[in-house]
Amino acid sequence: MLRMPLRLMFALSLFVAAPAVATPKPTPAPAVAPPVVAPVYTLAPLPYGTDALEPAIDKQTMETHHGKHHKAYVDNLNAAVAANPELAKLTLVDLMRDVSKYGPAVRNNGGGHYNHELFWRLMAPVGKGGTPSKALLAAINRDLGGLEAFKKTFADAGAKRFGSGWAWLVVTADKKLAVSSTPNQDNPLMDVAELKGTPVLALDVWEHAYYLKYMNRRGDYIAAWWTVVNWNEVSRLYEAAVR
Ligand code: MN3
Repeated sequence: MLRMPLRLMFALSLFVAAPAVATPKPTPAPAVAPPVVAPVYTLAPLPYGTDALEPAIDKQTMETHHGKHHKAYVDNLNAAVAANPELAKLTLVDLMRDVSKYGPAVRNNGGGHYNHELFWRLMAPVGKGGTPSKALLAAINRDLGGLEAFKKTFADAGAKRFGSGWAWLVVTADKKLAVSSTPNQDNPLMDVAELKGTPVLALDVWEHAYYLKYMNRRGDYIAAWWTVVNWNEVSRLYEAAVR
Protein backbone atom coordinates (compact mmCIF):
# COMPACT_ATOMS: atom_id res chain seq x y z
CA MET A 1 0.00 0.00 0.00
CA LEU A 2 1.22 3.45 -0.89
CA ARG A 3 2.20 5.49 2.14
CA MET A 4 2.24 9.25 1.98
CA PRO A 5 2.25 12.09 4.51
CA LEU A 6 -1.19 13.13 5.76
CA ARG A 7 -0.86 16.64 4.51
CA LEU A 8 -0.26 15.42 0.96
CA MET A 9 -3.22 13.01 1.18
CA PHE A 10 -5.41 15.92 2.24
CA ALA A 11 -4.22 18.09 -0.60
CA LEU A 12 -4.88 15.31 -3.09
CA SER A 13 -8.35 14.64 -1.72
CA LEU A 14 -9.20 18.32 -2.15
CA PHE A 15 -8.01 18.18 -5.71
CA VAL A 16 -10.01 15.04 -6.53
CA ALA A 17 -13.11 16.24 -4.77
CA ALA A 18 -13.00 19.76 -6.15
CA PRO A 19 -16.40 20.59 -7.65
CA ALA A 20 -16.47 21.04 -11.36
CA VAL A 21 -16.91 24.76 -11.77
CA ALA A 22 -17.94 26.29 -15.06
CA THR A 23 -16.16 23.69 -17.17
CA PRO A 24 -16.99 24.69 -20.72
CA LYS A 25 -18.85 22.00 -22.60
CA PRO A 26 -16.56 20.34 -25.13
CA THR A 27 -17.37 21.30 -28.70
CA PRO A 28 -19.01 18.26 -30.29
CA ALA A 29 -16.84 16.68 -32.95
CA PRO A 30 -18.25 17.19 -36.44
CA ALA A 31 -20.24 14.15 -37.54
CA VAL A 32 -18.36 13.93 -40.84
CA ALA A 33 -14.72 14.81 -41.42
CA PRO A 34 -14.27 17.70 -43.87
CA PRO A 35 -14.10 16.30 -47.42
CA VAL A 36 -10.67 15.69 -48.84
CA VAL A 37 -10.56 17.30 -52.29
CA ALA A 38 -9.77 14.57 -54.81
CA PRO A 39 -6.92 15.40 -57.17
CA VAL A 40 -8.17 16.40 -60.59
CA TYR A 41 -5.66 14.26 -62.50
CA THR A 42 -4.64 10.66 -61.83
CA LEU A 43 -1.89 8.38 -63.06
CA ALA A 44 -3.59 5.52 -64.91
CA PRO A 45 -1.89 2.12 -64.89
CA LEU A 46 0.04 1.19 -68.02
CA PRO A 47 -2.09 -0.72 -70.56
CA TYR A 48 0.48 -3.59 -70.41
CA GLY A 49 3.15 -4.88 -68.04
CA THR A 50 6.37 -2.94 -67.51
CA ASP A 51 8.26 -5.76 -69.28
CA ALA A 52 5.79 -6.01 -72.18
CA LEU A 53 7.80 -3.79 -74.54
CA GLU A 54 11.06 -5.74 -74.15
CA PRO A 55 13.45 -5.89 -75.84
CA ALA A 56 12.77 -2.49 -77.43
CA ILE A 57 12.18 -0.79 -74.06
CA ASP A 58 13.44 -2.45 -70.89
CA LYS A 59 11.39 -3.08 -67.76
CA GLN A 60 13.41 -0.80 -65.48
CA THR A 61 13.06 2.13 -67.89
CA MET A 62 9.29 1.58 -68.08
CA GLU A 63 8.97 1.37 -64.28
CA THR A 64 10.86 4.60 -63.73
CA HIS A 65 9.37 6.40 -66.70
CA HIS A 66 5.77 5.65 -65.74
CA GLY A 67 6.03 5.32 -61.96
CA LYS A 68 8.38 8.25 -61.29
CA HIS A 69 8.55 10.65 -64.24
CA HIS A 70 4.93 10.51 -65.38
CA LYS A 71 3.75 10.42 -61.75
CA ALA A 72 5.72 13.60 -61.03
CA TYR A 73 4.00 15.40 -63.93
CA VAL A 74 0.60 14.33 -62.57
CA ASP A 75 1.45 15.39 -59.00
CA ASN A 76 2.88 18.73 -60.10
CA LEU A 77 -0.08 19.41 -62.41
CA ASN A 78 -2.46 18.71 -59.52
CA ALA A 79 -0.49 21.14 -57.35
CA ALA A 80 -0.74 23.81 -60.06
CA VAL A 81 -4.49 23.26 -60.39
CA ALA A 82 -4.95 23.32 -56.60
CA ALA A 83 -3.16 26.68 -56.54
CA ASN A 84 -5.54 28.07 -59.19
CA PRO A 85 -8.91 26.28 -58.81
CA GLU A 86 -10.33 27.98 -61.92
CA LEU A 87 -8.14 25.57 -63.91
CA ALA A 88 -10.03 22.58 -62.50
CA LYS A 89 -13.04 23.59 -64.64
CA LEU A 90 -11.05 23.10 -67.84
CA THR A 91 -10.15 19.86 -69.57
CA LEU A 92 -6.51 18.97 -70.13
CA VAL A 93 -6.95 19.69 -73.86
CA ASP A 94 -8.43 23.13 -72.99
CA LEU A 95 -5.36 23.81 -70.86
CA MET A 96 -3.09 22.86 -73.77
CA ARG A 97 -4.90 25.09 -76.28
CA ASP A 98 -4.33 28.24 -74.18
CA VAL A 99 -1.26 27.07 -72.32
CA SER A 100 0.62 30.36 -72.72
CA LYS A 101 -1.91 31.94 -70.31
CA TYR A 102 -1.29 29.52 -67.46
CA GLY A 103 2.41 29.65 -66.70
CA PRO A 104 5.31 27.21 -66.84
CA ALA A 105 3.99 24.71 -64.23
CA VAL A 106 0.90 23.99 -66.36
CA ARG A 107 2.89 24.04 -69.61
CA ASN A 108 5.55 21.59 -68.36
CA ASN A 109 3.42 19.29 -66.23
CA GLY A 110 0.17 19.50 -68.19
CA GLY A 111 2.18 18.78 -71.31
CA GLY A 112 4.04 16.02 -69.50
CA HIS A 113 0.81 14.37 -68.42
CA TYR A 114 -0.91 14.67 -71.81
CA ASN A 115 2.14 13.48 -73.75
CA HIS A 116 2.83 10.43 -71.60
CA GLU A 117 -0.80 9.24 -71.48
CA LEU A 118 -0.75 9.33 -75.26
CA PHE A 119 2.69 7.75 -75.53
CA TRP A 120 1.74 4.67 -73.45
CA ARG A 121 -1.34 4.06 -75.60
CA LEU A 122 0.67 4.42 -78.81
CA MET A 123 2.83 1.42 -77.95
CA ALA A 124 2.05 -2.30 -77.79
CA PRO A 125 4.08 -5.48 -77.30
CA VAL A 126 6.03 -6.63 -80.38
CA GLY A 127 3.60 -8.22 -82.85
CA LYS A 128 0.49 -6.77 -81.15
CA GLY A 129 0.39 -3.28 -82.66
CA GLY A 130 -1.06 -4.17 -86.06
CA THR A 131 -0.30 -2.19 -89.21
CA PRO A 132 -1.41 1.24 -90.50
CA SER A 133 -5.03 1.22 -91.69
CA LYS A 134 -5.80 1.75 -95.39
CA ALA A 135 -6.93 5.33 -94.71
CA LEU A 136 -3.82 6.17 -92.68
CA LEU A 137 -1.51 4.57 -95.21
CA ALA A 138 -3.19 6.48 -98.07
CA ALA A 139 -2.67 9.76 -96.18
CA ILE A 140 0.98 8.89 -95.44
CA ASN A 141 1.49 8.17 -99.15
CA ARG A 142 -0.26 11.39 -100.16
CA ASP A 143 1.35 13.78 -97.65
CA LEU A 144 4.65 12.21 -96.58
CA GLY A 145 5.98 10.29 -99.57
CA GLY A 146 5.15 6.79 -98.35
CA LEU A 147 5.70 4.77 -95.18
CA GLU A 148 9.49 4.42 -95.41
CA ALA A 149 9.99 8.12 -96.18
CA PHE A 150 7.65 9.04 -93.32
CA LYS A 151 9.55 6.80 -90.86
CA LYS A 152 12.84 8.42 -91.86
CA THR A 153 11.42 11.94 -91.50
CA PHE A 154 9.90 11.08 -88.13
CA ALA A 155 13.05 9.36 -86.82
CA ASP A 156 15.12 12.37 -87.94
CA ALA A 157 12.74 14.73 -86.11
CA GLY A 158 13.38 12.76 -82.92
CA ALA A 159 17.09 12.24 -83.44
CA LYS A 160 17.76 15.91 -84.25
CA ARG A 161 15.70 17.38 -81.41
CA PHE A 162 18.38 19.14 -79.36
CA GLY A 163 18.14 18.26 -75.68
CA SER A 164 14.80 16.90 -74.47
CA GLY A 165 11.56 16.75 -76.41
CA TRP A 166 9.22 14.82 -78.64
CA ALA A 167 8.65 13.84 -82.27
CA TRP A 168 5.09 14.03 -83.60
CA LEU A 169 2.85 12.94 -86.44
CA VAL A 170 -0.06 15.36 -86.50
CA VAL A 171 -3.25 16.00 -88.43
CA THR A 172 -3.26 19.71 -89.25
CA ALA A 173 -6.31 21.99 -89.49
CA ASP A 174 -6.61 21.21 -93.22
CA LYS A 175 -6.67 17.44 -92.39
CA LYS A 176 -3.20 16.78 -93.78
CA LEU A 177 -0.50 14.75 -92.07
CA ALA A 178 2.70 16.49 -90.98
CA VAL A 179 5.77 15.64 -88.90
CA SER A 180 7.21 17.97 -86.27
CA SER A 181 9.17 18.02 -83.04
CA THR A 182 8.74 20.04 -79.86
CA PRO A 183 11.11 20.91 -76.99
CA ASN A 184 10.62 19.79 -73.36
CA GLN A 185 7.00 18.71 -72.74
CA ASP A 186 5.43 20.96 -75.37
CA ASN A 187 3.03 19.35 -77.85
CA PRO A 188 1.18 20.28 -81.07
CA LEU A 189 -2.05 21.10 -79.21
CA MET A 190 -0.35 24.03 -77.51
CA ASP A 191 -0.83 27.62 -78.67
CA VAL A 192 2.96 27.96 -78.39
CA ALA A 193 3.69 25.11 -80.86
CA GLU A 194 5.26 25.98 -84.22
CA LEU A 195 3.17 23.33 -85.99
CA LYS A 196 -0.30 22.96 -84.51
CA GLY A 197 -2.59 19.99 -84.97
CA THR A 198 -3.99 16.82 -83.46
CA PRO A 199 -1.25 14.37 -82.44
CA VAL A 200 -1.70 10.82 -83.77
CA LEU A 201 1.81 9.48 -83.08
CA ALA A 202 4.26 10.62 -80.41
CA LEU A 203 7.82 9.64 -79.55
CA ASP A 204 9.49 10.64 -76.30
CA VAL A 205 13.18 11.41 -76.93
CA TRP A 206 14.04 12.57 -73.41
CA GLU A 207 17.07 10.71 -72.09
CA HIS A 208 14.88 9.25 -69.32
CA ALA A 209 13.03 7.32 -72.07
CA TYR A 210 16.09 5.36 -73.23
CA TYR A 211 19.34 6.09 -71.40
CA LEU A 212 19.43 3.04 -69.07
CA LYS A 213 19.47 0.66 -72.03
CA TYR A 214 20.78 2.73 -74.94
CA MET A 215 22.93 5.31 -73.15
CA ASN A 216 23.76 8.02 -75.73
CA ARG A 217 22.50 5.99 -78.71
CA ARG A 218 19.19 7.75 -79.28
CA GLY A 219 19.10 6.53 -82.87
CA ASP A 220 19.20 2.87 -81.74
CA TYR A 221 16.31 3.53 -79.34
CA ILE A 222 14.25 5.09 -82.14
CA ALA A 223 15.02 2.20 -84.52
CA ALA A 224 13.90 -0.35 -81.90
CA TRP A 225 10.84 1.73 -80.94
CA TRP A 226 9.24 1.14 -84.35
CA THR A 227 8.78 -2.52 -83.33
CA VAL A 228 6.41 -1.51 -80.52
CA VAL A 229 4.32 1.16 -82.28
CA ASN A 230 0.59 0.51 -81.80
CA TRP A 231 -0.54 1.17 -85.38
CA ASN A 232 -4.09 0.17 -84.48
CA GLU A 233 -4.26 3.14 -82.10
CA VAL A 234 -2.45 5.50 -84.51
CA SER A 235 -4.98 4.56 -87.20
CA ARG A 236 -7.92 5.07 -84.84
CA LEU A 237 -6.64 8.51 -83.80
CA TYR A 238 -6.04 9.47 -87.44
CA GLU A 239 -9.53 8.47 -88.50
CA ALA A 240 -11.08 10.34 -85.55
CA ALA A 241 -9.06 13.47 -86.39
CA VAL A 242 -10.15 13.65 -90.05
CA ARG A 243 -13.80 12.77 -89.44
MN1 MN3 B 1 9.10 10.88 -70.73
